[in-house]
Amino acid sequence: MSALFGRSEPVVFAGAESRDPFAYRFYDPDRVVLGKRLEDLLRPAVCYWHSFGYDGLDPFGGRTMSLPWAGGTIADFRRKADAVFEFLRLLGVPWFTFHDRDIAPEGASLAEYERNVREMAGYLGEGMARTGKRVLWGTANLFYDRRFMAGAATNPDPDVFAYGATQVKTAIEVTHQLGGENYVVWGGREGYETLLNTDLGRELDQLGRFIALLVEHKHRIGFKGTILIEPKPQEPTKHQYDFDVATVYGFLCRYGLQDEVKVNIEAAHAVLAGHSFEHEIAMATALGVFGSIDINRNDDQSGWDTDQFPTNPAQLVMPFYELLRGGGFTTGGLNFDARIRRQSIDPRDVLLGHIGGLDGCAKAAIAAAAMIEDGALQRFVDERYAGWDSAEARAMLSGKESLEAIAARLGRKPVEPQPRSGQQEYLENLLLRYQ
Ligand code: XLS
Ligand code: CA
Ligand code: CA
Repeated sequence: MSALFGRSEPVVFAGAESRDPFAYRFYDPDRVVLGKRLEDLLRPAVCYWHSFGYDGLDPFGGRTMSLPWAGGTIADFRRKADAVFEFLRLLGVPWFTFHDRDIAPEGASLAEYERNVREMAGYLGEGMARTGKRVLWGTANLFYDRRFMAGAATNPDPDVFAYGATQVKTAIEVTHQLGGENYVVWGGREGYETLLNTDLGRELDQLGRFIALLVEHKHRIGFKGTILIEPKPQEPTKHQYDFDVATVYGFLCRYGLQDEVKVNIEAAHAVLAGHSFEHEIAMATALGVFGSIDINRNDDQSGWDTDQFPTNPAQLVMPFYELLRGGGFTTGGLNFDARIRRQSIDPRDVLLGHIGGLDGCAKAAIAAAAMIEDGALQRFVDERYAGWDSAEARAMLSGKESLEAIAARLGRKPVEPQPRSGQQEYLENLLLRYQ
């Protein structure tokens, strides 16, 4: 079994000076950061699809790796589940995430699919009881099969809507059965390629009802976890409806779901939407819908969602600052939605990817915690807005003063606002202190 990933010894923390590539240099799960064990602060998770499903396929060529559990039978999926638990043991990570299709064979019919998923959920449950590993979130894959090529919830064919709804019902039920902390919806095909064949308003209404059905079902079965929408602007669909955090929030408000659903923010998707990752986290926090994170990075030049491991702490310090400043995770966590490269065919490469990713995040989180504890950045921001602390200023926002009343104020007491420096250079230099 241990040969699956080329070693049998678990990865342990060895300190920043360590030269052992199979040791953590920054991720010490027991280190206390902002009053919590680092493991509890980061809540790291391994994803089923990239870590145990990627075999090197790209648009120009086939497999470069042969996965020992490849094949479509229940026995193969059991071997794959065993590999997941072995990997989590080696890495010392408590959480995992999955799609319905990742854990079980699809089968020849919807009924067979459902039987397979429930059978494999039982098998995973036994493994979890034996190992203490846990589900951060589950989801349904509504994008791979050709039946979903024009979307699931937003499909012009109501039978496809019903098919997707059945999968989502099964997936949330097994997520609940396995004690999952969240349920994710990513609408990779919920969007359109051309307006020439699309009724956009109708599709949005379909999506709104689809999410509402999921929320209703969550309450019906007593699932206490959080439902999360994962924004992404495009890829695979040209225009995806869940473009970014702000768009998702507007959608939730339109369909009355803003108190029921939060967001799962992926680093790579934030960049595809033309934002920074920290912007998306700060926006979600400000709107009260921050839920969880899919951590990875894009290649700086390619402009694709390349899902690489996040090994650059300098890029991660601001996202972690925004995450921790916003209060950190409740039900969410840090899901490594990242995969090894096509030429990484040594079975240890997937282990090394996660070690570097977790170390990069730990280093950034420790730096972000120092920024918070030091307080210099927050003091600057507080000071910048201090004018709003006066009762007179606050009255303008109270909803009781009209535009006329505000204009009359300045008439009574002539004011000439004095612009002040935003001091971005000073602040950027300050940031260097912590990195
Ligand atoms: C694809 C998404 C997907 C979701 C789960 O780009 O990241 O993997 O996280 O369906
Ligand atoms: Ca993702
Ligand atoms: Ca992605």
